[in-house]
Amino acid sequence: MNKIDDKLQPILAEVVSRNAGEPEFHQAVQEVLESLGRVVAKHPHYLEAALIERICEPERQIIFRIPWVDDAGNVQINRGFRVQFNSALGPYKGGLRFHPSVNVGIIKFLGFEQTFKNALTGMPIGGGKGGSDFDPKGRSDAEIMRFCQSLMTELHRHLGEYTDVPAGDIGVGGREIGYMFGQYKRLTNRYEAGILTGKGLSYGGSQARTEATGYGNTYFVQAMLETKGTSFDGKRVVVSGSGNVAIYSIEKVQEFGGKVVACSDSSGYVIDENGIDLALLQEIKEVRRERISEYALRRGEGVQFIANGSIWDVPCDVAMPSATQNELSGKDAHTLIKNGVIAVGEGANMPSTPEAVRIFQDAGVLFAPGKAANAGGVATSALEMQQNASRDSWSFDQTETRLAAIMRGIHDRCYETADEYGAPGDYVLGANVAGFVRVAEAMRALGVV
Ligand code: NDP
Ligand code: 2IT
Repeated sequence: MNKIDDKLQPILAEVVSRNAGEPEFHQAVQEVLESLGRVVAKHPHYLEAALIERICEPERQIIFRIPWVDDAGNVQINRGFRVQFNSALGPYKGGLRFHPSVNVGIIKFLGFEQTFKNALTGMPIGGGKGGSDFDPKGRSDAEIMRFCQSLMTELHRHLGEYTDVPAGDIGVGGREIGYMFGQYKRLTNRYEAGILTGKGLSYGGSQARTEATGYGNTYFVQAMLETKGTSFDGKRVVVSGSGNVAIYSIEKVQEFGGKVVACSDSSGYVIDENGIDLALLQEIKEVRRERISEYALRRGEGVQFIANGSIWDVPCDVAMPSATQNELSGKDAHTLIKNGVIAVGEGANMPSTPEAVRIFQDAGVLFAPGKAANAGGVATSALEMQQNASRDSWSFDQTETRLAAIMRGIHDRCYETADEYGAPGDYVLGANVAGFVRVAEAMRALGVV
């Protein structure tokens, strides 16, 4: 199982040799190619015109200097990236990540994943990703603003409603999008709402975009649980991370009757057997921007903060990794299975290592890969673009109803595609194949470009 077809092996070898030192990109490509053996066996025409080779090569990669002045008056230099991966289905679309670990390989893996994710949504959006190795931790509001303005001073010439439309990701939320939009508007003297998504509600944002990724992952997992005749009701859930995706996953799981007993940040995790107090978590993370240890201090007795170790040691029925890539190892997967996990929904991009994915699938755990399960964020970004284009704004309920229907559609498409290709219940194969076929069909129609 999971062996790459002989015809596809040289494509992976080429990707690895041309993109040296980019292990996350290799990992993402390998996973997709592992799924494509069954596709090219059935439809050998996808091997023509170097289509798969072209899908693995970004259309354009932009790397730039971001100089800015910190509060002490020192000049700081960061590196900015925008990888415009694939525009067969629409303008490049995908988030910007600010994190010290960002490099071109990380952005490429994210842009590659984004291409298939966006295809799965059924919306007219291509794939892209960007960001910077800037570390926002400990930076003042004024520093964040100057950094965002400097980044946009370069990035603005590459954006456009019909060209490339960034949004948020790790380290980039409403505050950063606002500063970037302000600078774009100033530089161009144009109020082009459609050049960024994840905007605030006061200047062209969409209702439910903030909540969409976490809500969407929860809808997806709920749909998987339904295939086994069960639901979130009464389930014990662990959500890693405590940022945008984690917070709104916790909210929706609680609404569906599940109990989230643990969440984390990069400094450790908290266990709260009474269920995470969402209002307190939001106050600490969204308003005060403090560490997760503060949650344990404020919540008081019975709540533990654990500085070292793995959040996946906490027993649960459902695991929702929502922090970062490769945060859940093969060892963690074994521990979760031993403790009775029945479903995993990836809120983050590629949070489970390939070994962990294999272990879950071999054990019959329902496993939702990120490119399907976390697609609700970008799908709602596409709804934001729709509202901007029609100079309209929809209600929260209307937007969430659309999101729920989109997630149901993605779930069913993955499920049915897995069946069709002889791998029932394999959502990884279903997502990779369904996403690939949609992009590949458009690329074939557009010729060699
Ligand atoms: P946030 O910046 O809001 O939160 C990120 C969370 O993950 C924080 O708790 C952070 O802890 C933790 N984290 C980040 N990097 C690491 C690391 N290297 N090790 C341990 N913990 C880490 O980001 P989001 O919630 O937006 O993103 C989380 C994941 O979801 C990412 O993989 C992102 O690509 C993915 N995603 C996001 C979407 C969105 O709409 N925002 C859409 C689809 C996927 P700390 O604060 O200590 O760094
Ligand atoms: O990984 C992702 O899908 C995102 N960070 C959201 C992208 C978007 O354009 O909304």
